[in-house]
Amino acid sequence: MHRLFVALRPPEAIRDPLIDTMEGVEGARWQSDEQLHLTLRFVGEVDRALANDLASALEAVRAPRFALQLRGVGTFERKGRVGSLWAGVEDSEPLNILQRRVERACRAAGLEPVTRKFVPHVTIARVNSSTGPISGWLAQHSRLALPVWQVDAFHLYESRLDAGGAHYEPVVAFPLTG
Ligand code: 2AM
Repeated sequence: MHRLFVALRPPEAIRDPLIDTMEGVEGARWQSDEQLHLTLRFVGEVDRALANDLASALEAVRAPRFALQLRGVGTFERKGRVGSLWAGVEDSEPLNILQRRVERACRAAGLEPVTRKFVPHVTIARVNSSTGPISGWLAQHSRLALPVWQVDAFHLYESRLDAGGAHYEPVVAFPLTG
């Protein structure tokens, strides 16, 4: 089985300032450079045949390149408490269009639909009950505004878990069109 998701990979000029935010919360599990991504669609565990069908369906997605800007920070809750810190995304219609086309491709490949609202974000850290206060970090980065990111491809990623944590590997790149 393969644990897959579809995501954008930020270039170095975007990853570097994200990495610069990774301090000031005691005990946070900061994401590594290779882990930084923006998920368009979480797929989960699929067998090889479905993974191949999915790759073919994604191959057929046509969407234009676009400019995206990461802006501000936020949190997601997990089990009733904050579970992650992330950078948000300036509202982007081209991003929403790409996400909808990716979702359609996933359904065409036979995946169950995802109905949860798409909240684009780049996870910066995992936190839990033993992590120190996050309010100072949230205040410090509330006006985060990264350089414009020219998105020219999306990727099928494989997630592998080992003792060191989650490794995210982009396994197929799908270029956006002119
Ligand atoms: P997260 O970073 O906000 O946790 C790989 O695990 C990627 O898929 C991560 O970006 C993760 O989002 C996302 N992800 C994991 N499980 C998910 C789920 N059940 N629904 C939606 N996204 C999920």
